[in-house]
Amino acid sequence: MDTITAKGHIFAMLDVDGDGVISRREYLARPERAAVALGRRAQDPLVAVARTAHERVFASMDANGDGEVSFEEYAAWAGAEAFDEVCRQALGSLFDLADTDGDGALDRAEFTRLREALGNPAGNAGSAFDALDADGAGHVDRDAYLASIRTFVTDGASPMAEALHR
Ligand SMILES: [Ca+2]
Ligand SMILES: [Ca+2]
Ligand SMILES: [Ca+2]
Repeated sequence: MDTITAKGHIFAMLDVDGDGVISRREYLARPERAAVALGRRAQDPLVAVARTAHERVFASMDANGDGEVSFEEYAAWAGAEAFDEVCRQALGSLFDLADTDGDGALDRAEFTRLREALGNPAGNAGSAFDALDADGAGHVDRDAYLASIRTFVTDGASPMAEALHR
């Protein structure tokens, strides 16, 4: 998979209603939906962190500030720099919502709930988990999770990240 294909996959996942743009409302619904699906209360401090992180990502993506992100805008923006500046915090905040015991790692059940919460197909959660749990210890740690997504966005070629997003 090349990077433009990888970006297309992510864009399609974020364009929940499929109208060809990621609206601000659509994007900011993501942490709210994840919080509900992961059993977090609206006033949970981790939910506030996730909201703020997603607002920063949206402002960064929406280059012309019209409240919508087109694929052209997204494709020009996405990459290593955007990941390190804003995406890492947003993705990490969602990881933390799923990490119910707060140990910095997701076990299989936590990982599966996170994927479902984010609208990834549940059917391949098992293979994605196995790809990320390289040493078979039964957990995926935060850095490994974020590194796999970064590789997917920047190279489009990480087998474990492809499993994560397919
Ligand atoms: Ca949309
Ligand atoms: Ca825009
Ligand atoms: Ca955990």
